[in-house]
Parts: sequence; structure tokens; C-alpha cells
Amino acid sequence: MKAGIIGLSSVGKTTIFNVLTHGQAAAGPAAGRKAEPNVGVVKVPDARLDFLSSKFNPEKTTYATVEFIDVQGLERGKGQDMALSPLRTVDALVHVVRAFQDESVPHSEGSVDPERDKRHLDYELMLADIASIEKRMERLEKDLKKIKNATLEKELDYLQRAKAWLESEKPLREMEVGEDEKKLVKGFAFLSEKPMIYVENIGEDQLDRLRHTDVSSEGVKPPANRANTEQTIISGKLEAEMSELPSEELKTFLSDYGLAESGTERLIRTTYRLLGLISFFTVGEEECRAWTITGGTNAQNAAGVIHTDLSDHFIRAEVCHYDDFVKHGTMQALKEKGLLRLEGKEYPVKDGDIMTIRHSG
Ligand SMILES: Nc1nc2c(ncn2[C@@H]2O[C@H](COP(=O)(O)OP(=O)(O)OP(=O)(O)O)[C@@H](O)[C@H]2O)c(=O)[nH]1
Ligand SMILES: [Mg+2]
Repeated sequence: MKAGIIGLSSVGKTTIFNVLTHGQAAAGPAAGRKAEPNVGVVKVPDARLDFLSSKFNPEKTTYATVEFIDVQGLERGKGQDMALSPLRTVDALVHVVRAFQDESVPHSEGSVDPERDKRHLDYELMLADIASIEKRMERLEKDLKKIKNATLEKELDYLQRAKAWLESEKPLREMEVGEDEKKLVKGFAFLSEKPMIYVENIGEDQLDRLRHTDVSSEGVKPPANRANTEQTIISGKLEAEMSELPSEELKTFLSDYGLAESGTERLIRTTYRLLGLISFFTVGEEECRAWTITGGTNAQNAAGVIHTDLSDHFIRAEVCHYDDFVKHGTMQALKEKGLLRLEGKEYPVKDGDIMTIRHSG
């Protein structure tokens, strides 16, 4: 799972990247001009895994991870293939939008206006997509003149529809696409098709927005009627200070603001939700570990995430749920209550399942 951080220049992308990755990438104007993106891997905070680990006391605790890449600032109206190309392979885009006021940090658009910037950067992605579509359509039309081919015709249909959609100023992530169409055009890796999280980087004078109950529980609400889109707010500066605090002090700090978690944790959770990802756990004396799968994945495929052998030689999965484990305290107690079940290949794994894979390999 990989997310790309994008935004106009000097909006706080690298500041937020550093908080997320506990990294030390250089921030500030000169740093932003380098072409090489910053890359970092982030542990997904998981209180359930912490609890399991405290019970099993394993040698190793392994969290799920998300990889973030932080590219240079995008500019409006420029062909920016270089800046955009590392984004083709990501699963989601995180658009950092400047909401903080600070005279000492110049704004590339002259004034602070989050909604305008969200729109404008989306246009950049959409223009890049239109360019790829036009190039491909030209080719396809030529080929179709020479030979009739149903697959190519289907592709052309899709491209025409996508182009019209983009020209109506809507990103592809909001267009409905059939499953077979998805496969057909996957290779294009359209940028405006990727799930999007808008992150407003707010100033210290806007911290009140963080106290809003919606934020502490679920992040700000996703924009209405916009598929594959989420939004949240973060204070880059505050998060940078928070990331220096020892965990006990951090808890006090957060509760002073009436918050259950840091903005970083919220952002990672929002990313998870947007991508429809869930976690299951494996436990034991050697290792307690969280694994990431897409909601609806069956037991055999989930086993394959751990190791392909486990999927190839899958017999059954021994499954219980985290909530039941918390309630009853030990695996033995769960067994006695009949809450430790055997499930077959097709069992759809649930978020919070604790699994042991029985295999013949
Ligand atoms: N006041 C204030 N300044 C911030 C905040 N976040 C970042 N900055 C400042 O804004 C400037 C740019 O921050 P960066 O994190 O380098 O921004 P960037 O988006 O990575 O910039 P480029 O990579 O150049 O496009 C730095 O001087 C930061 O200290 C914030 O929340 N409040
Ligand atoms: Mg930067």
C-alpha cells in the first residue's frame, strides 16, 4: 500500500511527510525544488495489536505499514511529467492544501484559499489524464481502421466516456466504471482516478477546528456525493512538535485538546478507510502481527498475504475475533465458549479476526 503526497509548493508536504515517517527530509523552499521524491515507510498505529502484544509478550511485534512518497511542489499550468511520474504507481493521493496563514511563507497563488487549491490541483491531474487519453485514442482509431477488434472498441468507448467526463471538469475517481472496464484500462494508471484524501494544513489560530467532535472520532466528513474522496485536517507545525513528545506527555497533550489521537494517526486511518482496507492478526510467542487486506478477502487469499505456501497448501483457518479475545482473556477460554472456530477457504475475513492457518505444506 503506497500513498503519494502532492500539493502546490510550500504548503507543508515535507513537514507532514517528516511527521508521518519520523523522517528528517529537508523542508523549506530550496529543498522543494529537488526532483527526487522523499520515500518513507510508516507503521500503522494499532491499539488492538498493542493489546495483543501485551498479552502474548512476543519477541517481535510487527505493525502494518504504508509507504508514503513526497514529491516536489506542483505548479499550475506547467507540463509536469517529471513531478507526476512517481505518482503513477501509488494506490492513493494525499493532497496537502495550505490553510495556514503565515506571511513569511509565500503562497504560489498569492492568497490562502483551500477550496480553490483543491480544484486547481485536480485540474492538473485531469489535464495530464486528458493528454494520455488523447494520445491513446489517436492510436486506437488508427488501428481500428485497419482491423476490427471488440476489445479495442470497448477501450475506445471507455476513453471517449472518460474524456467527456474530464471535460465536464470532474476527476475520473468520481466516474462509475464497470469491473471489466477497470481491467481494460488499469495500465493507464490515470492520476485523477486514484482515491484522494484532501488534507488541510491548518494554522495554530485554527486549532479549534481540531476540537470538533467529528474530527476526533472520524476525521472531517467526506465531501458529499464525491466517490473515492476523503478529507481531514492536520496542523503540520503542531504535529511536528507533538512528534517530539514522549508517549505519556503526548497523551496529556492530546486530551488537553479533547482529541483521541494525533493528526498523523487520523490521516493513516483515513487512508485505510478510503482504500477499504482491513486488518487481521496473527499471534504467538514469537510474533504478533497485523496484516493488511482488502475488505471481503477470503481466508485462503488472506493466508497468501502471509506466505504463498500457506495459500497453496491451505486446509483451514482457526479464527476468533479480537473483541471476543478482549472479553474472555485467553485462547483457551474462547475455545471453551465455542468462539474459536474452524473456517474454510471461502470464509470472508473480518476486520479484527485473529487467525491461525492450518496447512499441509
Ligand atoms: N506557519 C506554518 N508554517 C508551516 C506549516 N507547515 C509548514 N510550514 C512552513 O512552510 C514552509 C514550507 O514547508 P515544506 O514542508 O517544505 O512545504 P512543501 O510543501 O514540502 O514545499 P515544496 O516541497 O517546496 O513544495 C516551511 O518553512 C515550513 O516551516 C504550518 O502548519 N504552519
Ligand atoms: Mg517538499
